[in-house]
Amino acid sequence: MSLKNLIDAGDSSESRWERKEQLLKNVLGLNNITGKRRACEAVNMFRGSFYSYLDRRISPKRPIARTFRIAVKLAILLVLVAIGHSPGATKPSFQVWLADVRKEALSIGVSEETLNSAFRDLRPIPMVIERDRSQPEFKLTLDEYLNRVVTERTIREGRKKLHEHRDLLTRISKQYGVQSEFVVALWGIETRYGQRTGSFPVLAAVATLAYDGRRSKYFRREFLNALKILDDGHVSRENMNGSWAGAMGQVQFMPSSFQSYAVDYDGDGRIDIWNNVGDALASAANYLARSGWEGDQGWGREIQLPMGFNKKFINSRISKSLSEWHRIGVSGKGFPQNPNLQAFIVQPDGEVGRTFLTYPNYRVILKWNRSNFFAVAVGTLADRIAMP
Ligand SMILES: [Ca+2]
Repeated sequence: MSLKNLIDAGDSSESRWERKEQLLKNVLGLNNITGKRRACEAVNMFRGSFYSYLDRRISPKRPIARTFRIAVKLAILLVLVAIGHSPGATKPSFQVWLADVRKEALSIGVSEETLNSAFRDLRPIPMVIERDRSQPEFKLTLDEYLNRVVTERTIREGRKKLHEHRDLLTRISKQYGVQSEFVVALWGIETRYGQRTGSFPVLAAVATLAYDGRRSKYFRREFLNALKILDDGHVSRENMNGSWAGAMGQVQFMPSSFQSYAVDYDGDGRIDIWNNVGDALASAANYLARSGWEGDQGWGREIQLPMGFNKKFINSRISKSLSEWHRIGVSGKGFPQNPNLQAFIVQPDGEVGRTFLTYPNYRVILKWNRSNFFAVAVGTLADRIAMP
């Protein structure tokens, strides 16, 4: 199909145009990243021309200068496409790609036997790509997000879990220096205390994302880590389930986090973050401890800023002690308790929303998940669970 036919074939609706962009890319066979990027740039430029082309078709006047400009843009498109297109860079088939991963897996010590069983009938999952491509249509505010994840019900369930697993949590808390309520809050936010751990087969999910190309380097490493976990016998391929992006078990560890932080708390020789609550919660506590958690400190608190407060301190890397913030006029409930604690000022919604003073532990939560909404939710839920 020629480019001219492609242009003439469609109407102006967005979805048809999206499909046409895809078709254009497929027809031109641009699979290497540079080629794809250039094609996208070209297609974006060309999209404007397409709309003006349509305008012109429905308008009685057809200025020649416009047609000329469109012709020039089309010529530029063809040049860009020609530069980006390299015939040798066609994407290998999934099986060819797997054979390459196999070599690398063998080189890091994964056994032939594990690879044979792991790769049997392994194929990409289209829904994983769909999830990866779909962007939320609107952004929630912090309060909307908190209303979804820190509800009276999740607080009540959290207190129940704290009570139910009190001995285990006390031991874990002592061993790792992390307060029980934070371990329980992470468990609650991540999987609703183990109830929503995800039902995607992790091996196929991370293989899909590794093969896909958008974040292939990161997910190839996760895929290799997942193979190593299987090879070490912690879980069977059938039971290795998780989110569409490969986060596994009750505390949603990526395979690389599993390798770095997961622990066999009950000492049965297997790290089972899927079914064993002790292994899962000790792994979460170990993650926090190794990331710099301070067991005698909280996460932060909501505050009010004084009139005329210097905005350069908001969402910045500047920290001050609580007593200094107090002196500047920052105020809040029961504030300050530990005058020497260093704290940052965070406004998760930007200037319109609520303001928090955040302590070093808040930064540890951000290492787990780089989202201020997530960190405030974990902190808020922990506070609510701990204070009946
Ligand atoms: Ca175990």
